[in-house]
Amino acid sequence: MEDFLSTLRELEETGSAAIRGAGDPAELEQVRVEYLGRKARLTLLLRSVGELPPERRRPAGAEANRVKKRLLELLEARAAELAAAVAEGRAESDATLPGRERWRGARHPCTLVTDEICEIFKELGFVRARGPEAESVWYNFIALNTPLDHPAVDEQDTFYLGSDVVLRTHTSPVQARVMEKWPPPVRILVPGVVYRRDPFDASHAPAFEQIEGLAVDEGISFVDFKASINYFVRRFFGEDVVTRFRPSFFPFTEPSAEVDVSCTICHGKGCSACKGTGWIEIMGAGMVDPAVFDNVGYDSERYTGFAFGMGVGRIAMQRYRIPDIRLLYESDVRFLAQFERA
Ligand code: 2U9
Repeated sequence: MEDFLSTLRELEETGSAAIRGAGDPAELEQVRVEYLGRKARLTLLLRSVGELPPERRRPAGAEANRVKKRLLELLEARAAELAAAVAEGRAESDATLPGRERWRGARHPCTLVTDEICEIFKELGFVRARGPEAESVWYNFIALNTPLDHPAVDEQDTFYLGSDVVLRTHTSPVQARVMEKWPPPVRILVPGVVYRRDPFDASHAPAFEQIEGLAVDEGISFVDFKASINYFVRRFFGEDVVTRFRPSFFPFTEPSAEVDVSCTICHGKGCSACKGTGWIEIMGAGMVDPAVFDNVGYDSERYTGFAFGMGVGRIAMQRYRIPDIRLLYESDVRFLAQFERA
C-alpha cells in the first residue's frame, strides 16, 4: 500500500511539473499521453487496484482517482493558457512560419481619393457640401443652363422617379442650391453618387461617384482657375506632372476645358495607360456661365467663378492601376483591403 501511495505522490508531483513546463500544445499532448494515456503508469496503477487486499482497495482507488482528476484539471488549464498565448501571438513560434498579419480595416479606394481631393482643396479654402440624390428637373438641368431640348440632355435623360424628379446625373445641382441659399463668396466641393443610363462595363457604371468644385467671388479670373487646377494637379499627382487645358464645351461653363495631365506612368513618352498619347484626361472644367448665375440670383455682372468635375472612380483607377471600374462596385472584401497603407 505504501508503495502504491508513494508512486501516486511521485506521479502527481512529476506530472503537474511536466504539465506546467509544457511550452506548446504538442508538448502538452506528449505529457498527457505519458501521464494519463492508456499505457501510463497512473492508468496501470488504477487498473491494479483490484489486485490489492480488499480493505485497501477503496482508499487506494479514491486516491488514484483524485490524482487523475487533478492532473486532468491542470492539463485543461494549461491547454487554455497555451491556446490564449497562440491567439495573442506570444507563443514560442517556428521562425520559418510566415508572420501573422494583424486584422486591419481600410477605406474604399473612391473614399480615399475623395478625401484626398477634399484635403488639397481645403488648403485653398474649399468646404464640402452635399445635397439630394433625387433631384428636380430644374436643378438638374434647367438652372444649369441646360434646357430640356438641349442635346446634352439626351445622354443624361435617364432615371426618372416621377415627371419632375430625376436621379441626379451630376452633383452640379448642389452648387445651384448652395448659391441660391448663400451669397458669394463661395468655395465648395461636392462629392456624391450620380446616376446615368450607362452600360456596366470595364469603363462605365450606371451609378458612380463624382466630385465637383465651385469657386465664386468678385474678380475671379481665368488665371485663378488655371492656377487652382494646377495647384491641385501638382499636389495630387506630383510636382513633376504637367497640366494641359483643351478647349471643350459644357452648357454651364464658358469657356470650358478638358484638363489632361502628363501620363504618370511613362511621363509623357506614350504607353498603354495613356494609349500612346502621353496625356491622361482627369477632369472637365471652366468659368461658370453667367446664365447660371442669373438662374440662381447672383449678379452676373459683378461675380465670376470657375467650376470643375471629376469621376472619382476613374481617378482611383489611375492612382491604383485598377483595370476595370466594376471592381470598385463589386465589394470584394479581398480587393477592398489593399489600398490604404497602415
Ligand atoms: C455649376 C456651374 C458649373 C461643373 C463641371 C464638368 C465640367 C465635367 C464631368 C467630369 C467627369 C462629369 O464625372 S464626369 O462624367 N464633369 O466635365 N463639371 S464643369 O460645372 C458646374 C457645376 C455647377 C453651378
